Amino acid sequence: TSRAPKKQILKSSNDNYCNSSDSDLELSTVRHQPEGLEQLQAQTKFTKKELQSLYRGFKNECPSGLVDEETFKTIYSQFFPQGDATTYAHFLFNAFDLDRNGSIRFEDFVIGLSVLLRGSVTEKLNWAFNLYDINKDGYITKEEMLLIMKSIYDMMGRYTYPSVRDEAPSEHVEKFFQKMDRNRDGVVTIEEFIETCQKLSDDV
Ligand SMILES: *[C@@H]1O[C@H](CO)[C@@H](O)[C@H](O)[C@H]1NC(C)=O
Ligand SMILES: [Ca+2]
Ligand SMILES: [Ca+2]
Ligand SMILES: [Ca+2]
Repeated sequence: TSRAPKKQILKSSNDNYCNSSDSDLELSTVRHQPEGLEQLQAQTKFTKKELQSLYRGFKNECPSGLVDEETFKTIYSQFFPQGDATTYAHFLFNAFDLDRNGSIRFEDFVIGLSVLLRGSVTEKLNWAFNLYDINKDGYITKEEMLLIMKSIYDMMGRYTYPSVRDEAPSEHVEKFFQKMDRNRDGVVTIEEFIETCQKLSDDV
C-alpha cells in the first residue's frame, strides 16, 4: 500500500532537519487545516496544536478527509496483528459514524476521540453504551453484548489467552447482565448502565 512509504517520509523528515523538501511536505500538509478549527477547539478538549497534529495524521491516512469502513478496519487492525479485529472495528466505526452514512469525517473522529481520551466519566459511559447498543435502539440486549464480547475475544487472538474456553464470552455476558440489568427485564438501559458503573467505581 501507499501507507508505509508516507510514514517513511514523515519519519525521515524528523531524522533529517536539513532536508528542505521533506519539511516543505510537512508544512504543506499543515496548511490544509479543516474548516472550523476554532469550533472544534470549543467542541473538544484538544488544543489547536493537538488538533493540527491529529489532522495531519488523519489526512496522511485518508487524503479525502473521510474514512470509510474498509479503511477504518485496515488501520485499526494494524494495532491487533495477533487477532482478527474486523468485527470489533465494525462496531467502533458505527459508534463514530453518528449519522450512519458510511463515512467518518475528521470532525466526528476528533469529537469521539476527545470523549474517549479526555471526557468525563459520564461522557465515556455514554459513548461505551452507544458502542454496545449495536442497533442504537437505547437498549443493550444479551445478543448484542455477546457479539461485542466475541469480537473482543477475536481481536485479542487465541494466543493471548491460551486457556480461554469457548464459552468464556457468554459467561462474560451473564456476569455483565447480573450486575447491570438491575430490574431484571432482560435489557440494560443507559440509566442502569451509568448507575451500576458509578456504583462499581465507588466500591474500588
Ligand atoms: C456522509 O456525510 C458527510 C457529511 O456529514 C459527507 O461529507 C459525506 O460525503 C457523506 N458520505 C457518504 C458516503 O454519503
Ligand atoms: Ca458519517
Ligand atoms: Ca440495542
Ligand atoms: Ca433492565
